[in-house]
Amino acid sequence: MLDTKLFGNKMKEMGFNFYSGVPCSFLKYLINYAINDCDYVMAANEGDAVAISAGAYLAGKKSVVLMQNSGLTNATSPLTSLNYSFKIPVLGFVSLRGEPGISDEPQHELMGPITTGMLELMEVKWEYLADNIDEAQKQLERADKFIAEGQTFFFVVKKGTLSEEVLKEVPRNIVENKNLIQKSNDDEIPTRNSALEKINELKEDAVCLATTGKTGRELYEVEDSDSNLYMVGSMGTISSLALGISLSHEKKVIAIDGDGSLMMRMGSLATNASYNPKNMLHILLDNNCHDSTGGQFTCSHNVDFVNVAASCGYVNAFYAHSVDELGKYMEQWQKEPNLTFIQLKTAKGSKKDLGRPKIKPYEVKDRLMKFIN
Ligand SMILES: Cc1ncc(C[n+]2csc(CCOP(=O)(O)OP(=O)(O)O)c2C)c(N)n1
Repeated sequence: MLDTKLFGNKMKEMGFNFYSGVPCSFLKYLINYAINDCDYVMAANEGDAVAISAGAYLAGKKSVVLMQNSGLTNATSPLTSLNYSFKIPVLGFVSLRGEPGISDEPQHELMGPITTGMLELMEVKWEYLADNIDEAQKQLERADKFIAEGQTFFFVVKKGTLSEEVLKEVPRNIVENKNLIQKSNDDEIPTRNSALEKINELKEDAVCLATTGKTGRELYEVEDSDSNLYMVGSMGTISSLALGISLSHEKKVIAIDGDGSLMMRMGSLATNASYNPKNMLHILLDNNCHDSTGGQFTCSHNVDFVNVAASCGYVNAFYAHSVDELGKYMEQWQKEPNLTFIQLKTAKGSKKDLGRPKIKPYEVKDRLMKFIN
C-alpha cells in the first residue's frame, strides 16, 4: 500500500500544494491529506475542479485535480478545450471504479474499462499509481516533467492503493450576503459591446476573463490586452477559472459570464461564494440567449441570478439596470473589494463583422501568466 502522507509530502516538496476535486472513496485518503495539509477547493463538479486548478496554475501554482472516473465524463470539456487548447497542465488523480475483473456497482461497468482509453483519446498522459513509495516517487518525477512541458498528467488509482489518512475537523466557511440590490426599474438593455467597453474602461489592473463565444471575441476587439483571456471552449467555467486565480494571487480578477454559460455550471456559484475571494468580481451579461451559436433562447428569463448569488453567499449581489450602474458597482468593487456579482441584461446580437482573436489560446495564456506573475 502507498503511504499517503509520505506521498502527499513528496508532492508538496515538489510544489504541488493546491488541490481541487470531487471525492471518490478510492481517493479519499489523498483527499483527506489535501484537505488537512494543503489548499483544497471542494468543487461542485469535476469540470469546475479542472478549471479551478487551471486558474491556480495561471497564478503560478502547481495544481492537482482529484475525481472519480465517473466524473471524468464531467471533466472532458475543460480537459479537451481549456487544458489542451491553452496548454495548461494539471496533475490529475482519477479512480478506477469498475476495474475489469473486480466486482463493483453497475454504474461503473462501462466506465471502468474505458477510463484509460478516454485519457488517451484526450491525449492526457497517464500511469497507474504504484502502491509503493519508491516507485510512486519515480512516477511523480516523470509526471512533473510532463507538467513542466505544459502537458496534463493523470494517475489512475486502483482500489486499495492509498493508506489511511484521517480527515481532521475542518471549520466550515460560513459566508453570507451583505448587500443585495434587486431589479427595481426598467432595463436599459445596452449592447454587450457597450457593457464590455465599460468593463474595459474600469478594469484598472485586474485580470479580465471573458466567457466562451462572442463575449471573448468582442472584448478582443474592444482592446486586446495582456490582462485578458478569451475562453474558446469549456463553456461555463469562466468563474471557476477566476476562482482558481483569485485564491492563488492577490491580483484582482473579473470574470465576464453569459447566461447560457452560467446556467451550464450554476453550482460554481456556491463554490465561489464559499471560498469568497475579495479580489473576484463576477459579471453576468444576460442576453437571454445563446447569441454565439445563433441566438437560440436560454431559460434565463425565469432566473433571478442576483438572488441566487446572494443566497449562495456572494458578499455583494447587484442588479444593474444600465451600463452606468454597472460602472458604479465596478468602481465600488475597485475601491472596496469583496466577492461581488453583478447582473446586467443586454441586447441580443453582436458587433457587425465580428472577428476572432488572431492570437492563439496558449499565447494568450503565456501573456496572461507574465501579467499575473
Ligand atoms: C460544452 C459546450 N457546449 C456548447 C458549446 C457551444 N457554444 C459556444 S458559445 C455558446 C453560447 C453561450 O451562450 P451565453 O453564455 O449565453 O453567451 P452568448 O453567446 O449569449 O454571448 C454555445 C452553446 C460549447 N462551446 N461548449
